[in-house]
This record gives sequence, C-alpha cells and structure tokens, in this order.
Amino acid sequence: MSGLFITLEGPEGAGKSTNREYLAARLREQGIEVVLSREPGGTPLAERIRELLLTPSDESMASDTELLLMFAARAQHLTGVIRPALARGAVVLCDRFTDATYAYQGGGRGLGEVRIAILEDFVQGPLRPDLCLVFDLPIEVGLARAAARGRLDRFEQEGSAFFEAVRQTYLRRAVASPERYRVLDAAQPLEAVQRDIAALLPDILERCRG
Ligand code: Z5A
Repeated sequence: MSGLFITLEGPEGAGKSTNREYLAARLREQGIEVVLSREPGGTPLAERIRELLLTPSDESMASDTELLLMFAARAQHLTGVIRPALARGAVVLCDRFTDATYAYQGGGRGLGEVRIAILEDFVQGPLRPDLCLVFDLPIEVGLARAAARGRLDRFEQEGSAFFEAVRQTYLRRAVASPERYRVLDAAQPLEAVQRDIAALLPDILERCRG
C-alpha cells in the first residue's frame, strides 16, 4: 500500500491550520486514515529544531544555517512520521513542506534554487508531495491575521518585500506544475474557502484510490 501526501502552503495567516482540520474531517468521514503534521516539526526532535528556527535571538541566524536546519528537521520528520504513515496507506496532511523552503529560503532569503534542490534530493530521495494546496492571499491580509495573535516569531518580523517574494515563489511554482498544485483564494470568508476545498474532494478521493 502507499498513501497520499498532501501539503498545505501559503504565506502567514493564510488559514492552512484551520483548513487542514476541515479537510481531515472530510476525509475521515470516508473512513480514510489521516495523519496531521507540520513543518518545521512533527516529531519531538524536529519540534526542538523548530524552536531554534522560530524563536527570535540576539545572534542573527545565517541563511545557510536556517536552510540546513529546515532540512535536518525534515529528515527526522520523514523518518519518524511521514514515510511510516505513507507506507501503511494513510493520507498525510502536512502544514508546510519543501515548497516552503523554496518560498522562504529561496524567494525570501535569496538562496539559490539549485542548492535547495540538491538538499531536497539528498533528504527526500524521489519523495515529493502528491498534491500541494496553496492558500493564496495578499500579504497585508495574512500579516494582519498573524499580528492579531500577538507576539511575532522570527519569520513574522520580516518586511513586506520578503513576504511578497514568498508569495510570488509559491504562485510561480504552482503555474509551473499545475498537476501537482491547487491554488485557493484564501482571502475569501472561511466558508467560501472550505467550499473550494470541498470541490477538490472528488479529485483527492480519486488519488487515494489510485
Ligand atoms: N518555514 C520556512 O521558512 N521554511 C520551511 O521550509 C518551512 C517553514 C517548512 C513556520 O511557521 C514558519 O517556518 C513559517 C515559514 C517558515 N513562517 N512564518 N511565520 P508556521 O507554519 O507555524 O506559521 P504560519 O505559516 O505563520 O502559520 P499561521 O500564521 O498559523 O498560518 P495558518 O496556519 O496559515 O493560519 P491559521 O492559523 O489557520 O489562521 C490564522 C488566523 O486567521 C486564525 O485566527 C484563523 O481563525 C483566521 N482565519 C483563517 N482563515 C480565515 C479566513 N478565510 N477568513 C478570516 N480569518 C481566517
């Protein structure tokens, strides 16, 4: 058996976590095993790496350090959670994965895509998400939602040019591989976003059977 690997991506405050729960509930109604996870994180050790990555610190983190820590956490997450779940036929719904590395470290920090691709191959081998849902919205809307939650993490303290580059990287990647990406308008009211997700269910269920 092999399961289905679905990732949820997008800028801050796009509603990934909220809609991941919604999609999980719809799939579980069909009797499908769903494993929810997130990156960076997903295992105790990877969550410790997440703390390093998200906590603001007096010592600024070099972009290469950030990139390598993302992939270190990912290696742990793949071994501990993602590969075992896929091997038993579950659907894995993961809040962010390597598309976020292309968007944030590539687009945002300006690190070369070729270097990211080398690490992607090294850590993941041929494994790629089967489907990536990109929750797209104007950055000021997402940042306002994130700010409403209170203290900002290390990434949320970046300026708008950084987040615009993140957003544009996601959109470019979606255009380049339309079979693997679905872009959702995340600026709509939540009920409308969830109607759009419900419309994707037949395709997702077909992929589960496939
Ligand atoms: N990162 C990276 O740089 N490289 C990588 O490779 C990876 C990650 C894997 C992880 O943070 C950080 O790591 C992230 C990128 C970086 N940068 N930041 N910051 P994260 O994923 O934990 O944090 P996040 O992306 O900022 O998550 P978030 O802000 O919690 O966003 P979300 O999960 O997309 O949104 P939400 O929690 O579902 O919703 C946010 C709020 O908006 C909440 O109050 C909702 O009720 C509300 N909401 C949601 N949808 C709607 C709609 N449609 N209308 C109105 N209100 C809504």
